[in-house]
Amino acid sequence: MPDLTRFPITQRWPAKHPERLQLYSTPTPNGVKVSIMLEETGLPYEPHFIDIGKDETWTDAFLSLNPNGKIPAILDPSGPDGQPLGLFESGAILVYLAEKTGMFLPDGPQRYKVLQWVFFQMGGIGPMFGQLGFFHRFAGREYEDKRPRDRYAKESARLLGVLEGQLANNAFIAGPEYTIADIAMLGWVRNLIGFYDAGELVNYAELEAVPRWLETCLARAAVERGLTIPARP
Ligand SMILES: N[C@@H](CCC(=O)N[C@@H](CS)C(=O)NCC(=O)O)C(=O)O
Repeated sequence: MPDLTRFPITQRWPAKHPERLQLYSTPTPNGVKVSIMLEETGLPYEPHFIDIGKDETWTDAFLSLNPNGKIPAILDPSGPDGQPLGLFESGAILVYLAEKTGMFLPDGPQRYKVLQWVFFQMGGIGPMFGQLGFFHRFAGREYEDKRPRDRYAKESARLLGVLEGQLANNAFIAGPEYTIADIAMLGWVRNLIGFYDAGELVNYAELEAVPRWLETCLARAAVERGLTIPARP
């Protein structure tokens, strides 16, 4: 049985099943990447709900695993060398889980195409859609000056256009197969037009391929489950 007690995070969020991968998360667009991936792969895991509304990522226990104070983070009792491995940053976690299971990240040239789109999500879609969410849906909506909102709306619409072009000729983001690039992207697009209610600002109704792709992804049973994990206690 692996001993996880030397990881301070397990003192605040104890592992009932220390032999399983421990997930510390919240069902936000970054968080669900990992829960969806875990549901898709069938790896046994134990989810812990981290309440970002109560600043739980800024506690010493959480910061001991992720000094950047953000969900998601994982603690795998069986890392590549047989020792426990802690990881943060959703993109790195997706690559790690794909390599651990041999799923959703093909070998050969296609591997780099998938990684290219994962990085596109991490560096573009996530930060831009997130800022648009802030200025349109959250505290930033009260700001009188609408220029920041309009800047992020314009950039988000442009990024969606890039996705539309790619998906016009491909069933999934990186080609004919569903991969970690789709898992990385889908929660963000879903949130943009759902929770953030920014569909009109980014002219979502004018797109064809992106809505078709999103619907296909959301119809997957593992995606449906992953979108609600970890459940709020
Ligand atoms: N680049 C990071 C971003 C993670 C991130 O922004 N997480 C947000 C939720 S989606 C968070 O933990 N926010 C809590 C806070 O900043 O207090 C990743 O992809 O893992």
